[in-house]
Amino acid sequence: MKNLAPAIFPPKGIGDAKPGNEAVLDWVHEIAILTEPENIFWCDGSDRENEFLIAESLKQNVLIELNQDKVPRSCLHRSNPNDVARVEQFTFVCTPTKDEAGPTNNWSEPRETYAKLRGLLKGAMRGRTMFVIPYMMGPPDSPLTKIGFEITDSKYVVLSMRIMTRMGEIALKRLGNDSHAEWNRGVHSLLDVNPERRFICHFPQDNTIISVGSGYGGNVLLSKKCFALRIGSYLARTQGWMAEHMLILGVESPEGRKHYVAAAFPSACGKTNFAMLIPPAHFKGWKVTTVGDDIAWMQIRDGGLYAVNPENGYFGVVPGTSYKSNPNAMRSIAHDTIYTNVALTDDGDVWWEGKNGPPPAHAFDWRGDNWTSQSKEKAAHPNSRFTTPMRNNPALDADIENGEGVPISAIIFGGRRSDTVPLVYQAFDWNHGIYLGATMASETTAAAAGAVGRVRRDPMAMLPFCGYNIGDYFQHWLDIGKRLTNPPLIFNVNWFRKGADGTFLWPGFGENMRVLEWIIDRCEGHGGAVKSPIGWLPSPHDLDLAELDIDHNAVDELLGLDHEEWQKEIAAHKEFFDSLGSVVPEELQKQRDQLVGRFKL
Ligand code: SAT
Ligand code: MN
Repeated sequence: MKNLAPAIFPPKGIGDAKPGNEAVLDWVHEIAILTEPENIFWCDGSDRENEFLIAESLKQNVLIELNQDKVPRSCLHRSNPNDVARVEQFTFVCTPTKDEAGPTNNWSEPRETYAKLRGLLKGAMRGRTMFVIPYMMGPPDSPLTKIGFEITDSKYVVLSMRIMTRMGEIALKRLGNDSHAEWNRGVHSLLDVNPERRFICHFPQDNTIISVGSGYGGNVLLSKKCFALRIGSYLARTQGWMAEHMLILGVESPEGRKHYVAAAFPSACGKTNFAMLIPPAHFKGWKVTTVGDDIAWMQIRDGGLYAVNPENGYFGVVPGTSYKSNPNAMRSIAHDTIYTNVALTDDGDVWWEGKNGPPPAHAFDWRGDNWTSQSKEKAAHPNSRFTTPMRNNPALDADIENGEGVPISAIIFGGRRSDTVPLVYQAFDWNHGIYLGATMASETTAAAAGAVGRVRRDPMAMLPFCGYNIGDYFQHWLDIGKRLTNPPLIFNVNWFRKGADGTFLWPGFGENMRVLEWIIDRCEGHGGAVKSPIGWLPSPHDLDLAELDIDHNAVDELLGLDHEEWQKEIAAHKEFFDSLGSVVPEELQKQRDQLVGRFKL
């Protein structure tokens, strides 16, 4: 087999940050005996280490150099063309019983799965370097913060984890030497990057993740979907907090009143854009700041919900990102960024569909093949990504390191729906809000392998990320609600509704501020709304649409309910709950009955 990750040999003082914790050392030892690496590299996350690893990666073609005048300190990585997105069909939750994984997860028996994975990992790192990455999820002084270790044979994973997490010394310090301390064990090997030997396996009871056969994104940056969401959601339930697939943003009015909202949209539905929103000129004096763009860990304090972003960077979709759609993202990725699967121009710059300016006449596409502006194929892969430190974001919230978290005024659910679902509406109460989340659906995107554009139910945008039985997850939301005396209000949004001619009715991007303002108004107890069968709907004059070029009919359509469409929608809710078997809590069945009843009034 061709060695896909040849070993590297660091000079003295690099790669020797061995932790003092005996439990970690024992585990690393055990994995090393199994995988037989050429050497072990103990990461400390320092600049010196990072520079060394980038230099080695350039030598080994793991990274491609970019024009340093155009994108300083940035590189391009090309993944194997068979390995460009999360693979949900090869993702497993390995709980002792199938029931615990529930109807929405692929389950496999833990003992058999460990045995199979051990077989695949046997000798897998021969001739390679085994990296040990200590990392911390969450701000240094938060009770929510957790420690993970990832063992990997991929330099790209090490470089990416340094951006995406608080890596190195800081994590070792927080963990300390207590051999009974809680920490996540993550093992990753590229193997031979073969889809037939690609498995992403979670063992929630053991706080363990094993991922083999992929080198891409959520499959291998184990801190992200694997730990912060799948294992995280399991820990959150047993420990009484919440791990959610949500962005967190701050919004401050010209008078200086500040709110935070958390929003759950499926992958590649605009969480990063919403989290970095720049209010249009009409909203002079309003400010939106980013706490997180993908994951929220939330705890109850004083009867309310407080959120931290466990991550340290953004792994965002590149195509479509421009100074028009997301200026803050463009500024963030202008330097110190790893690009994956975008196109490379002849002058060493990066390019993608939807970037500002005309396409280059010639470029190398995401596979490295010749591409011209006449080519039918896309130059950048639709799921091409940037990995960039959150500190690059000009709109970063000042409270990002606040260990108590930021108080959440509103939770927003949303997805891509061409029809049926209005631009925005508000749930009647917490439990009704859970129903909105539990029944949300979205047209699928390139973020996961498989068909694109198919409507699928994606409860709370957690369908691929809930690490235990979805019925118990719904119940956990209900139980959290019982402990909240000051719960966030819950909303649903849909930026993607289309008119009869198939074009989007709503301009989206910065103009979403108009919807956000209504949400904030509702949280403050003003802001008009009409009662509808599905929840509180703004009437056209409840939204500030001044200086927006949109016609009245479009607004009516955006805020309208088509009863026929909703009969189909409710039938789809029922079908979805039925497909889950008997796990859906009574309360949510009751919510559906009430919804049906309200349509009959
Ligand atoms: O590849 S990731 O899972 O990290 C990105 C996503 O699907 O949101
Ligand atoms: Mn995501």
